[in-house]
Amino acid sequence: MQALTRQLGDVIPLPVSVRPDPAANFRISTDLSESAGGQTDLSVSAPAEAADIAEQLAELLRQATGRPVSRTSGEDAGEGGSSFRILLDGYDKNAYDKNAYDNNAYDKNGKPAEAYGIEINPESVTLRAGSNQGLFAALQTLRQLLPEEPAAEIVLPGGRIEDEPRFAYRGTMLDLARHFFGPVEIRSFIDAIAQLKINYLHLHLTDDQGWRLEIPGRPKLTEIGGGPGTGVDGTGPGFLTIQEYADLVTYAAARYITIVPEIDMPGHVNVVQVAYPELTADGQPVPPRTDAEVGYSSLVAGKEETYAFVEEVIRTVSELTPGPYLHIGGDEAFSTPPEDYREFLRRVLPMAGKYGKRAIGWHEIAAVDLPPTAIPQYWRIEPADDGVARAAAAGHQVIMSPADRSYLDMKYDKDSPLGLDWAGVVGVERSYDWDPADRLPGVGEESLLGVEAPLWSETLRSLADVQFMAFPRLAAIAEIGWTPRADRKWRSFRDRLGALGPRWTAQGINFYRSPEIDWR
Ligand code: TNX
Repeated sequence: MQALTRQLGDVIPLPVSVRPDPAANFRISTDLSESAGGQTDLSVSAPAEAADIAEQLAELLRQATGRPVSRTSGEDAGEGGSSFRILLDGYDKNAYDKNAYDNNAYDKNGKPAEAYGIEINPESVTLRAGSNQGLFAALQTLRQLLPEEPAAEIVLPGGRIEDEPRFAYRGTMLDLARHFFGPVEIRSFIDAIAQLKINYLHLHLTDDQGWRLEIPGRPKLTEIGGGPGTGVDGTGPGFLTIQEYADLVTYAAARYITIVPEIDMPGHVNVVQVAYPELTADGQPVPPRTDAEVGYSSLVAGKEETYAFVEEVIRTVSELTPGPYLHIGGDEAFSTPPEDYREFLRRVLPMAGKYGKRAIGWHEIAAVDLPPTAIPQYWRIEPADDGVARAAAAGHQVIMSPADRSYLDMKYDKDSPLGLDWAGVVGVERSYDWDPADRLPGVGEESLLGVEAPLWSETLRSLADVQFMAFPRLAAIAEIGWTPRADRKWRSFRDRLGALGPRWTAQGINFYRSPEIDWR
């Protein structure tokens, strides 16, 4: 019998506080035979409000141990000889329900909703948090302390972890427009990113080459924009029905991930103008395009039809999206004259607020006067940006996604079979060894809502391709978003990442075995 022991801090993202107590290891014998004797049954106790988390924990333990796991709940939760305990402490159901789709919530103790503690001693393992969000985060930590395959004996390392995120927003993005990925693929991606405590999934739903979300009042958007021959090189057709989108929002929310839908405008709209020629400047149809050029299409700022269209889309998407954010694009509007760009955003940005959302836009939107709640997302490679600095000085929160560090579609090195290289090649160390708080002058820690790693899909064709580009680099961005800056060290990350490889392999994730990492 071999005991598989993880070190208590062998987790990505690295927790804030790790205090190992090697004398306090918790042992699980997975031998069910009579002769093994004396092995206590595995049980999970939890208050009724944490029943979902308790079931997830029980399932995790069943898979890791092959043993049956019983559950107790209600009054006796947390008492007696239960081996795994879940405690909600400072839980406020009203605040939680209100914030179920908003990870910026704080619990009664003033802790971020995602804060949690884990205590492991010879008698029991306790997960404690002020909300289910925190318990879910604790569960992701515990998962990495368990072996990735069922083992004869499992030893959980004794001690305590206390943990909470650095930033409220830790995101990634899938580009469904350049190549469509369906509900099964998106769910698989959600399962993988949740384990890294990523809590926002931005869906780039529209672009020149495709429109991927059904809008009932404008059926041609998806009949044409989601039909055969759409996507880059015409190889990525498909779209999400209203029901599929709603189901994805629910699936993500069950993993404490909030969907951020993006409708890109006023540029990146060729397919809109194919479907609805009345939205072009002269009302004449335009041909569909499947090349990867950018910046040639634009909605028309001077036409009222434009705003009727945009409002209908924003209303529909807002109604379908319980999360607080709506991304309105705004990037690379090279064929929109600056005064038209300003006029367009002056009309469109308030529509997000009208339908109850905070607008996010690529940082080009910072060139205009923004509504107070609007959030620029920095995506370029330049070392400074006046517009974003001005927005930060005016109190706007900013999301950091510099392409030369966080773009998951950049090649790892010059030989990468997939990806682009306009922002350079981005190896794993490069994606880890930077900090969002000193990326742009005038945009410090207090201005940051968080960090996001976008994955554009011009060169991608399958879920395996998505996984190859996202992993391992998304683990680097996840740690940047969660772990205190002073605690992050490349060598430590590199070692912990090496240990994560077998887990990804066991889960069938096609990660890139970067030569920078000593994969176990
Ligand atoms: C720039 S990033 C774009 C996208 C491309 C991406 C490819 C941004 C806001 N716009 O249209 O897909 O580069 O890396």
